[in-house]
Amino acid sequence: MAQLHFTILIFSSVFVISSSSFIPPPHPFDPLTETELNLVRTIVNKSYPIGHNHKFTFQYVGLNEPDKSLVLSWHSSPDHNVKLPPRQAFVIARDKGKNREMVVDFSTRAIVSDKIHVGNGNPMLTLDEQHAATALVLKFKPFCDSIMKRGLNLSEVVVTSSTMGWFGEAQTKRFIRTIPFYLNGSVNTYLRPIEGMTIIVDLDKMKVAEFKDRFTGPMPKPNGREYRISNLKPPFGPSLRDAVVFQPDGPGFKIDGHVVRWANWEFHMSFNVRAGLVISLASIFDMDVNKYRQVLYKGHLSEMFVPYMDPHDDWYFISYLDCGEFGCGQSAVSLEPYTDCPPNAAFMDGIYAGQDGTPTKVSNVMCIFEKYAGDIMWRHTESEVPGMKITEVRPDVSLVARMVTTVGNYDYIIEYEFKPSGSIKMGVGLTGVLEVKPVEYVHTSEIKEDDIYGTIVADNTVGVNHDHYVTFRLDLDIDGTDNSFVRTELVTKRTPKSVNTPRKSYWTTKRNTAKTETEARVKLGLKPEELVVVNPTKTTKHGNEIGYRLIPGPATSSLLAQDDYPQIRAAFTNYNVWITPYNRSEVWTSGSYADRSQGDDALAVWCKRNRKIEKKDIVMWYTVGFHHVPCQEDFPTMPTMSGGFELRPTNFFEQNPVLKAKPMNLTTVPKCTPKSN
Ligand SMILES: *[C@@H]1O[C@H](CO)[C@@H](O)[C@H](O)[C@H]1NC(C)=O
Ligand SMILES: *[C@@H]1O[C@H](CO)[C@@H](O)[C@H](O)[C@H]1NC(C)=O
Ligand SMILES: *[C@@H]1O[C@H](CO)[C@@H](O)[C@H](O)[C@H]1NC(C)=O
Ligand SMILES: *[C@@H]1O[C@H](CO)[C@@H](O)[C@H](O)[C@H]1NC(C)=O
Ligand SMILES: *[C@@H]1O[C@H](CO)[C@@H](O)[C@H](O)[C@H]1NC(C)=O
Ligand SMILES: [Cu+2]
Repeated sequence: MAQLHFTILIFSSVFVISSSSFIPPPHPFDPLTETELNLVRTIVNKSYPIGHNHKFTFQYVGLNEPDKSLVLSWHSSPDHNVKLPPRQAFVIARDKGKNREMVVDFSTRAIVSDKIHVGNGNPMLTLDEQHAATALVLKFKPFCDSIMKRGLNLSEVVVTSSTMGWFGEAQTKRFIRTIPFYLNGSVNTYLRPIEGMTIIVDLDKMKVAEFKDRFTGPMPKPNGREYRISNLKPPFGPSLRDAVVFQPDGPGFKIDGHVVRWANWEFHMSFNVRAGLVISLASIFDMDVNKYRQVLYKGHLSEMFVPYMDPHDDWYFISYLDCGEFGCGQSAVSLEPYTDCPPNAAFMDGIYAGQDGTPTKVSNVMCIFEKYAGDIMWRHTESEVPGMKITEVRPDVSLVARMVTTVGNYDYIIEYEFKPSGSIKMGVGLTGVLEVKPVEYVHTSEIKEDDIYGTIVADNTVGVNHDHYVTFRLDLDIDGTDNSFVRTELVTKRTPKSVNTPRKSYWTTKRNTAKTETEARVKLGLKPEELVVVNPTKTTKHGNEIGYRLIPGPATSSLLAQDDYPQIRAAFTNYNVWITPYNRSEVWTSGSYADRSQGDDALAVWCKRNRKIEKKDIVMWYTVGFHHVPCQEDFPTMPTMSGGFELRPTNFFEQNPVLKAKPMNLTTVPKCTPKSN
């Protein structure tokens, strides 16, 4: 176990393990297949005529997960010989203006549960209805007139869809706002908005519900918006051509259906239309006990909240809940070999149901690769032994599972990095294009207003201030499901008089086990504390509780007022960490129906029940936050800004689990020497 055979070479062949070349074993978390999605459509069509006048549309189709207890007994039984319940799909459909929830059973080929959902908010938007809405606007006479009035060429206009949020309205119909942009030869859509129009489309009726041409504003200059290397002009640089890593003997991991095995890790990798990449049943092999031990039952994106900070008409409503509104899986893109993922990556496809139920495939939507970035896993130089100088070093090789979801202008890189030491690092990278607004100014000295709500990043262009909050749902099972959340405060103490010492102070630990949801909410940065999920039923041989520690990223929490509508909907950003007892219907932190939601069926409200969480199956919700004051380097595309956090074993193993990791065989590693020029 944990053999780190990794070689670096400059050229070799590429590996692409297509998931289709394996016959996948039946795994309870395998994503719905093309056949299964087709079956959903056929079964549902027997009861509800699909596609007729868009009165019945699929808004969400995903796996209806079997009960956790069944999955766990299946997973832990030798040879997986526990019989699993029949596979089922969970469907949210829009049916004559209502939200219908159905469970479709594949073995009986029947709808086994069917009900109208009552409550605020709407399901995810489909790509088809967004395309239909924007196409409708481009043909809408008053809109075309307004484009002409501005002296613009309609053939160069692109209309995009934006959700409307919720601002206290009693009625929240399935309306969207559409925003026009002017390409005029450019391919950087989001950098040239045409401001001054309010264009609202009713998605259920599929017609323009409201149109207002409020004013004609300036337009950002088209210069400097190009980003394609083929269209950019010299000088070029710096060159990145040679910085590549290959593994001529192939990757060190194995993919069996959707199960990935590498070094001491084993996990299942899946795809969901709302979350994108899903990791489940991640466990790590413990050499001391000669078996795999559970760590993460399930981990995935739960939501991304992106509120903008310009309160005016063209902007105030922009407060996206990206996964719940647009689908972080639906928006995930095919990854480019060699650049999105290194040459030694393998890829997996993703598949989801379109609005009429037709399976839609996104090839290479997830990748997996061994990463060696020249870091040190552990080392020691011992110079105090007389007559000897000893150095032991192990290179830090890890396994990365990655996806990229491009929700409109932004590209989010989401990854899970598994380390042989037992750590899992969740990574979030932000790149893509800013959302900008046109201004008359090209220089800060011209600004007349008190606030332009952002930074002048190019001629007549302001990058508007905003935030990104990326929330992960992590159903941790630390060596079993009975877990507790322990907050160990580091407190300063005066040295007692009884100790004979010149020291006046020291710090020590003060342990508090969170008994309820309220006690477990964490705002980072307020006090020094260690946050550990422990299994109180198990201890190491030295009596320490077995656990996994949360190593948080930077402390970022929402700056909006508590009574501001976007904040009411995204109250999950009031804390960086929440712990809830496991409940299979609490998956989406913004609620199942996030579009135009009112925050009344979401994490912050569920937690008001203040349920007991001690020695229970618990779920951690962690939000990675970024406040983004745009700068000129973010234009015309933004170099990746990174954040994340780590889950790290803490008294989980009896000792350093990578002590005996085999280093690479230096006699077989080719040398790379710097070029002189
Ligand atoms: C639904 O059923 C109708 C009538 O049986 C059929 O004409 C239609 O093609 C079916 N649609 C789909 C999408 O299967
Ligand atoms: C408008 O744009 C289209 C497509 O780019 C182009 O073919 C056409 O010549 C333009 N019309 C005018 C009046 O510039
Ligand atoms: C559109 O492009 C044409 C041709 O490059 C240019 O003359 C015109 O000024 C542009 N219009 C706008 C509004 O940028
Ligand atoms: C699970 O959560 C939902 C939504 O918060 C709630 O309605 C339901 O009662 C919960 N179930 C249990 C068993 O606590
Ligand atoms: C390293 O590789 C060389 C050449 O293949 C082999 O002779 C040697 O036994 C290997 N050493 C170890 C420690 O595996
Ligand atoms: Cu940003």
